[in-house]
Amino acid sequence: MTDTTYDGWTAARVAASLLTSERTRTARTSIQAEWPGLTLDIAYAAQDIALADRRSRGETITGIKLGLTSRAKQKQMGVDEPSVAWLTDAMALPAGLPILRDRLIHPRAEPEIAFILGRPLTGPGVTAAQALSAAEYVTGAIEIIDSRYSGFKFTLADAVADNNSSGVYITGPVLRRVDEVDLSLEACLLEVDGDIHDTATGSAVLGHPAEALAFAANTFGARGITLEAGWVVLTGGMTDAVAVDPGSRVGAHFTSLGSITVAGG
Ligand code: OOG
Ligand code: MG
Repeated sequence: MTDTTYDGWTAARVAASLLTSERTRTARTSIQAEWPGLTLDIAYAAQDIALADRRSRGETITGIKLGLTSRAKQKQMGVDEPSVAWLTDAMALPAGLPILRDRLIHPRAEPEIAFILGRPLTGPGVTAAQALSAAEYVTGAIEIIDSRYSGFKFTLADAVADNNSSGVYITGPVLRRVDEVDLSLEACLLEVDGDIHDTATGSAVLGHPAEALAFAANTFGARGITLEAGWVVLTGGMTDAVAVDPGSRVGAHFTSLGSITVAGG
């Protein structure tokens, strides 16, 4: 028995189990509780195996997302380290459409600041300043996360293996060049059916969203992956995430990046 095959578990089996949960909309319990040998490296390998599966079904990479970059998110999930995951075209939801409830288990919405890369970015060793200069545009976003674990109960490695609870994402109506906006001061108000849930500024995201972009470049870089020009980078929930109930509407209102509203379907 080795680390990688404890109780029959392998990165491929982790990926298959989570993809089955996703396809059948059936939440499961923590894999790491069953397999303490699930390391972060194995979890990222499972993430890449799941990506290969998505691509074999015709999906294309649109970018990447960060997880758990704000204290609000870290406190909500009980995990205190950021991580990265993949975005594909199947996860992009055009603005104005209700969320794809028939594809999701227990959707939650979170407001994010997103970059569009103008140049490729390759870590390790990328600083926030270098990261910012590779980003061409910034926009607001709502990410609808959907963990494959019941009650969103997971460890860091569990969440990484689960592509950081990827569900769907909606980017905002306003694109600004990165040098036009002070992203640490860019504020967002998250509202559910007119009730304010929370507010935060970009400084909630690792001090500045460019720090999150640098973290992503360096984390992918350690795996030999370059962030490509044109990719969207979701820098992580600025506030904690709110459940999106059927019939409800969630709005993210940014100071200079406009508003995005999503209906619960
Ligand atoms: C993990 C995904 C985190 C974010 O923006 O922090 C994430 C989760 O909270 O389920 O997408
Ligand atoms: Mg997110």
